[in-house]
Amino acid sequence: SERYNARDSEPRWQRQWDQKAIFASKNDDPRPKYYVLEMFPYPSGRIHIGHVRNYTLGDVLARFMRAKGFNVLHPMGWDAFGLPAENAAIERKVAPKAWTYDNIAAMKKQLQSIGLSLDWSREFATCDPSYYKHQQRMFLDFLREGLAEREKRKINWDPVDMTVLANEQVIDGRGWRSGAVVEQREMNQWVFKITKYSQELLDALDGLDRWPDKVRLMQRNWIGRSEGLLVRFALDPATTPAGESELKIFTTRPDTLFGAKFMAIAADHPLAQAAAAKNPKLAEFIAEVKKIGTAQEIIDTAEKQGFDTGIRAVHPFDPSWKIPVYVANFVLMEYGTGAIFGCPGHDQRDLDFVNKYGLGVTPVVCPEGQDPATFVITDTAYDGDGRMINSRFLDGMTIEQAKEEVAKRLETEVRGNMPVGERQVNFRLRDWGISRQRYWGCPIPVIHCPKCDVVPVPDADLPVVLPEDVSFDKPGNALDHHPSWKHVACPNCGGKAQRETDTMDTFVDSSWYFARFTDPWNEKAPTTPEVANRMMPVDQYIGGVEHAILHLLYSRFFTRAMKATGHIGMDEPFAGMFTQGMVVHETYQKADGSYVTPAEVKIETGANGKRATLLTTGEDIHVGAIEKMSKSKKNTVDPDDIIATYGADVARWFMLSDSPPDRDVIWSDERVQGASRFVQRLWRLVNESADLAKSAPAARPAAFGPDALALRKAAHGALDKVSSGIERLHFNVCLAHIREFANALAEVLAREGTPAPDLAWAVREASVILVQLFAPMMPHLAEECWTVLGQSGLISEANWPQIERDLLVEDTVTLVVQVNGKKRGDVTVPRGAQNPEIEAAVLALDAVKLALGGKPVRKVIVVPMRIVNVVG
Ligand code: ANZ
Ligand code: ZN
Repeated sequence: SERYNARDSEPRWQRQWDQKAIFASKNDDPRPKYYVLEMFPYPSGRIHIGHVRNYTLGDVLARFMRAKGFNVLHPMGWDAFGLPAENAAIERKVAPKAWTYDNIAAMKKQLQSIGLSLDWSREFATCDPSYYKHQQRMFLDFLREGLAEREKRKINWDPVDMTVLANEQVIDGRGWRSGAVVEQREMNQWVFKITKYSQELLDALDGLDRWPDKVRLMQRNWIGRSEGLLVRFALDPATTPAGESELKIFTTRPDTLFGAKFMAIAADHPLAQAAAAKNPKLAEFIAEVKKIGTAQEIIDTAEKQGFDTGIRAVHPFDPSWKIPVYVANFVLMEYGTGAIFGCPGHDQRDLDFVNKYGLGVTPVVCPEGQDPATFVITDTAYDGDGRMINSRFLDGMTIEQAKEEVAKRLETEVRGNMPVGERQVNFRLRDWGISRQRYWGCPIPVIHCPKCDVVPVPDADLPVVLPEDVSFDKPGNALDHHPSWKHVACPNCGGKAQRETDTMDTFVDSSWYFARFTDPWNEKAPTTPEVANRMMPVDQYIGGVEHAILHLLYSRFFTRAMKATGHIGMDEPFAGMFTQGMVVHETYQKADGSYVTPAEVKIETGANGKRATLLTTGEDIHVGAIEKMSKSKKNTVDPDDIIATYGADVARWFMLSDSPPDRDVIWSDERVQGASRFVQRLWRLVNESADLAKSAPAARPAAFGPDALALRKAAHGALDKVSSGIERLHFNVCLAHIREFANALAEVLAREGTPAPDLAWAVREASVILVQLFAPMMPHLAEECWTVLGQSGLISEANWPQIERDLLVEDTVTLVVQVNGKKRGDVTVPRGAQNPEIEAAVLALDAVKLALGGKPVRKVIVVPMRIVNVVG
């Protein structure tokens, strides 16, 4: 037969699927639903190879579940707001909207060329007013519900991009895109009150048992719950600025109070401000500290610095004990109370600090088995378990007992009508600042009126549509610069007012798109709750681990907020989560260090290993590390090229074959070629099977001979393993089983002579099963083979084959053989063999004869299916 021609076949089948709309799922479909979702792409302009992997993984599952009889929802859309569109507008003078929709059109074509079983009837882009209108409506719902608020916030300001950055967008103190040194500013910001759900978001992680443990752990750490004690330290009046009398701290280690050597407060703590008023040196230090930013990693890596305010705090258990109060660069105003006591013995950061400022160390926890008299701490703090020492009434207690004792005493001690100590639970999680000073985002639908303050845009006036006649001549927010857009009449008093010109963080857009997909046609509301409640949650969500924290957490918050405002009836949006690995590739560098693309390099593998040269000049090329594909390293491959050369099925098969889907896969041309050869091999195999099966009887034979039975067992065994493998997303394992089964079929076909009718029938059955098994992975080839096998309809609409469980039972059993209770080997006998037959086989074993040493056999005990014990 002729070679399989993917270039001809693939578009043909894609058209057929499209014309018959077979992947469109209907909301009134009575079958059980299955919702497969891959993280939707940002329309950057081109699909990259990581997308191909992501969408192929989801597609295999979607096609499989469809064949299993589920009403599969597998939609696709576009995460379409964001900075790059504005950058394109600035650099290339194209309107963000035009740029975005052009990219969407181009990328949609690319996605379609991969042959994904997507329901395009539900497609939307988050920049469509018909989408963000509902987002604005929900913002107003959240505002009414107290889930959105306006708040003065210290923010990271990127002076080049002229925008607020999230902490995660600040890398080493610089803006992630501009590279500019980030400044701290106080600004009015809109926030979503995600912290209202801190405890719930944490607790519910336990129930997400189809999420990777590492993702749940990352979320847990991000939420960062800690139990501790608030302690009000009195301040020594002689050293304290007027109006200040106490310092409130939060500690998780109240047990270490007798090891306190200093207090430290944040640069923007009110007490620091008060002390700086009379101390210019301190004011200077504070200004310096404020420059470094709020991002955790900067604070963690910056050198620890402090400045003695001259203020002295009084130890809560000893009025004569005075402790110096420092302003320190490692204390965050946003966490706890913005103030701490430092215990150098048991906290490394505090130890580094006292060593720098000569404040001394007193250990207060002594490890078990260590003599307290000789236990000293110099450079390494001890944060392990032990018994309290140097701690007066706490001495001898465990850490837990001491924590409890301190809490009890300070809770009952009263100063100025208030207890000195109070137990508290703190979370690291902060409210979600959603204001962005950017044009290409969802407008925040409020109006600022000088008389009425913040006025929500009335429902009838939604959506607040972005103007299209904007200019990017000036840096900053184009919405702000627009001559007329922001000027409106106050909906309340009719006076002159201004629209909010902040737009929403694009993470908002992606926090509910999965719910919108359940009924994207509803013009009146974000969701149709009955439909959303039927189709949600997403049964399997698939995406990159880079979204393991923020996107998933925001989506979990949003779903709860939508529940609170009546848009959905559940808390958790994603029942199953899967994080895929990356596609990685070798890097190639010239002698000067510059990178070149794989296409420019010739690789030869000779006796001395691998040698790479530049195709154009023949100069030597250094083969570098295997790294994530990226433009800067030039180690990318273009999906379009791969599909044009090999076809989508080959690209899909390669993506699935090499590594488990959650691990990185190394792109390799040789292996892609291997996948391509395998496609041709399957094609030949199916054609030969079809020829041979012509002689098969139409009706199933009443009995099967050993050859036919063996083939049938291989077929149903593969069917069983591939089915359960797909359910667990162990795709690489499935592919190995398919290969093995294909070999078994090929072996039968290679035999000489005309096969008996029962074998011919088994070949037909096997070839049909084979094609169905690889159909989720290589759907185009499968359709073509389906026709060759004379099957009716599309394989994409066919039911998954029925497993005949009888065929899965092994023919033989292996039993452990013991002589006088000691293992001497094993024996394999036909399943169902009777005891005399087993005994005979066992006694014939050399190992048994040897162990018996000629002694007579007294008894043979057979434990069915497991052990045979020979007693001599
Ligand atoms: C005294 C102490 C002694 C502490 C000791 C630790 C070890 P988590 O678990 O993250 O809640 N802390 C409190 N507020 C802070 C702030 N705003 N900026 C920087 N550090 C702050 O950590 C709580 C601990 O972090 C607290 O317990 C406090 O230091 C510090 F041997 O108090 B600890
Ligand atoms: Zn007004």
